[in-house]
Amino acid sequence: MNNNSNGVREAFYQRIDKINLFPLWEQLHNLVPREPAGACVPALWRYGDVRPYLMEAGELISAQEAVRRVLVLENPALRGQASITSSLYAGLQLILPGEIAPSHRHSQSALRFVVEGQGAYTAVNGERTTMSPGDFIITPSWAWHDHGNPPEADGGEPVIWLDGLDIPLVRFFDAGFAQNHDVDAQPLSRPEGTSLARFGHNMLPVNHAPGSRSSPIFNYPYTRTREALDTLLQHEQVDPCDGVKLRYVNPETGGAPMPTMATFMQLLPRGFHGAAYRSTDATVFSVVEGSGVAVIAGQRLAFGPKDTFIAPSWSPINFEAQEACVLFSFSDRPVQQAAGIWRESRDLA
Ligand code: 1HN
Repeated sequence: MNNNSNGVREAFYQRIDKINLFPLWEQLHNLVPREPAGACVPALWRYGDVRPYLMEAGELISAQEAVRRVLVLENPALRGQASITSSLYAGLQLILPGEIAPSHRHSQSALRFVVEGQGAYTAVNGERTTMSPGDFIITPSWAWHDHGNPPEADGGEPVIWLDGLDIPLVRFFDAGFAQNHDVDAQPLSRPEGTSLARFGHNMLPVNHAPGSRSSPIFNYPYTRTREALDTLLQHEQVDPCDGVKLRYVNPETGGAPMPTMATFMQLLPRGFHGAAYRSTDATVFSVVEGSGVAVIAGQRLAFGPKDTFIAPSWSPINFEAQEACVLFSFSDRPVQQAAGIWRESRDLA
């Protein structure tokens, strides 16, 4: 039987709809598209556009009252979902001299990428780290964390960083928990620098047993990253798509610093005109140095220092660098790789 006369099928669909059923055959191709067809679109936030609003927020509410004083960067096609890509959240956070953002912990993993200002700290699991522009800092799932900007003799300065969290992913799994600490600033159990000394020199304490799924290093300082990229630019071949690109690692595993987010830093030499590539992990970029253009799905996004932009899943992207550019980026690549679904294509010519 193959009868669709007189709306027989439509009537059938309406009858089964009443008990929450629908016919797969009407939706099959949307459910299993030939290639990624997400809603996420390319977008760029100019730092010069966002910063004045962030400073205005600094007058409207204290870090203490806000808990986290953040303006969330929402993908224009995902408004209302606190999502910069379908799986990731990003926002710009401000902490003024003299302020504390009180200690809490949650299932969501977080990364901070410092954009502006000196002198603030983040405390993670009993240790503080002072933040400088370009530093990449992690707060692993369920780790206590608080931030502060101690007032200096000269008054200090506002400190601003990009937050990246796996909020949409954890929401998808309905697996999120959160807790406030009893005190605003968590008690410290180790002097600053302990984690980097133990884990940040291509060595591990001799009897070290891995304690969590995340990296035991929680600040990857920019000075070292920058130096490595510079050295490699002088002596290595530049990749046609990436320039010189390094990924951050968890020294215990060689994998990404956190189970849900991979992070990268790349240097595009002056005059670089990159080849296009695409990958299934939608990627958030934060510009550290330099101006250029990211061509994403045919759109030309002109970027400058401290801007944030995103490349959606499977959208072709290539870079043009007017001057030497340094780009930090992050994505959900480790989740896709764990599921065996990550794909990349680097010969789009
Ligand atoms: C959070 O804990 C921080 O610790 C930043 O700085 C942004 C967004 C949603 C939920 C928790 C932080 C956040 C967040």
